[in-house]
Amino acid sequence: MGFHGHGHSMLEDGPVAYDSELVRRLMKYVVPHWRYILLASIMTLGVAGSNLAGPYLLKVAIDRYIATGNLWGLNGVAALYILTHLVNWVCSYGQTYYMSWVGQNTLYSLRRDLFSHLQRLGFKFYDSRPAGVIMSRVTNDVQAIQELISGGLVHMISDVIVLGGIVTIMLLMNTRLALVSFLVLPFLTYTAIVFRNRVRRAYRDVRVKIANVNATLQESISGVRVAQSFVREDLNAQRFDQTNLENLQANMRAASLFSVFMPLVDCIGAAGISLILWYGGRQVMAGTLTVGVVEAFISYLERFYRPLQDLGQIYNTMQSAMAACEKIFAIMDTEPEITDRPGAVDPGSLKGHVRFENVTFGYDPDRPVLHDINLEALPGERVALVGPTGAGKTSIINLLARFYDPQRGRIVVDGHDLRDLKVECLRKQIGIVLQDTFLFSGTVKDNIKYGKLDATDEEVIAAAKAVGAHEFIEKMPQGYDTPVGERGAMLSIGQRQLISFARALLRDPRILILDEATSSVDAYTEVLIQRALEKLLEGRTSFIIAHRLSTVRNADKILVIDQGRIVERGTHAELLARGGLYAQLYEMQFRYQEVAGN
Ligand code: DCP
Ligand code: MG
Repeated sequence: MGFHGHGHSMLEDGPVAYDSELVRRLMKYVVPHWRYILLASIMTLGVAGSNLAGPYLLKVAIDRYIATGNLWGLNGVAALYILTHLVNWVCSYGQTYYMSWVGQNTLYSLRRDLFSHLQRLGFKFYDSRPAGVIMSRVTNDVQAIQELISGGLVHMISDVIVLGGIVTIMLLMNTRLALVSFLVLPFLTYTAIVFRNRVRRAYRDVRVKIANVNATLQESISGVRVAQSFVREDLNAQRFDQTNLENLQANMRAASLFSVFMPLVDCIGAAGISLILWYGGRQVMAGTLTVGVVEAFISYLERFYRPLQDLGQIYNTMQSAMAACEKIFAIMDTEPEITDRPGAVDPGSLKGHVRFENVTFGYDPDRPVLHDINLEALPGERVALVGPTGAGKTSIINLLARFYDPQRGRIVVDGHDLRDLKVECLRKQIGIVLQDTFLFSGTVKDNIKYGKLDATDEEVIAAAKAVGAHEFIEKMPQGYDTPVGERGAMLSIGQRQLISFARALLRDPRILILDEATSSVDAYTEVLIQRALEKLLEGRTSFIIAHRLSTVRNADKILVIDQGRIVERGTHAELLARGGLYAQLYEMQFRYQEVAGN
């Protein structure tokens, strides 16, 4: 292990422990609590002072009163001794309480800001980052900063005061003995530094391993249905076992480091005390030193090690807090790509006249997935988008809902370029039912009301009735108040879809976007959904990515997309007559539906 550690120490260039720019930004969160910081600082002085007073009182008791047989004096010092510890108790409490208050409140407001910022960031941000990593910013990284504020900073101040105080008092009491006692300091410091570096690496390793355990766990839990259906349980268990084992090993390495170094530090401490005993004792015998001073020195030296070790820790704490700060502020600095430009307008309600003008777009600007798209939907028209997988259908509606902005060309709604409309105004009038229906944990009612919180129960029920969801909701154990489970796991796919229709209908949007699910449902539900859909689309401009023949056939316009271009457009009959890609798709995809009676 020794060699291993050494080999890396040259290369290791960990994050900085102090970055003035980051600290300045962090201060914005800390400074508002300055009153509590002030209180904690006063308490800190009390803690440090009472810590320093103890050994000195011992010296006074031994030299001044015990040596002279002054009982009254001894009583007084004994009382004072316990008093200093009471003061220490109260002040420690105050110090910890006030700094925890500051730390926790900083954590609270950092998390609040981070969360609301994350909510505003666009799809582009989330496209490139795993959810686990983002979650870790809001939980672990914020925690690291809180730890620095609650524990680290104040302790550092009191450690420095205590250390400085001890050194000064020792030097003042007896310079020579003090210098002799300090002989062990270089060894102690060296050990502390080596220890600190090793432990830091060991714990970094532990953190990486536990993150792996979490990631594996998370993936396995979300994918448990797939895993079981592919009988992957054993294989997954093996993989989990591996990461779990690595975590165990990393923890054992860290633990064994601790178990080696802690006693070593104690040993060096004992060497220091034996030096005082030996050198001081000789002076006592020679009559040049009092017993009380030797006792005080031993007592001071015993109080020396803990602050020293704590100070070794503070470096780590600061380092991880700085790293955390950097990551958190990097997120906060990420501007939402989709924002209101200055002078953006809110024309109130839209009619729903949509036009794409020469729109070119790529998730990566260098690789367009849509080329020169032109299309128009008049208010109330139903536009169906069909085409092979990966053609760019979802991308078109992503642009219409302004989840992304196109690189070239523009999208116009009622004569307004989308980028000139207030985002909120646009999104309020667009209803989206996505390919994979997302329900939130909560009740059926919560989910229907998701986009219109002030809807009354009557409105909710009316919407559910309109899409034909009322019947099955009524039959559920608690009706509209039945919890749907995480992501709606307690519902069938068809039910989830109907609820999402009700959700969209309640919102009453002018423009409706529907990324139809491919999943097949039973014939009865199919009819139910079909009817719901007709109801939903009534009187709205709609864009439908359709997999159901009936939806496509009833469309006013069908756009056939292939490789990011509109290759055909027209009505069902026109396109069939043309005998192009649509006719092919129809043969492959829709024909059997027709036979099946749809
Ligand atoms: N794409 C991408 N980054 C994303 C999403 C998609 O690079 N965040 C790519 C993958 C495809 C292309 O864009 O090559 C078009 O993807 P669409 O999702 O628009 O494709 P469709 O919706 O037409 O396909 P499907 O019918 O499978 O839903
Ligand atoms: Mg799609």
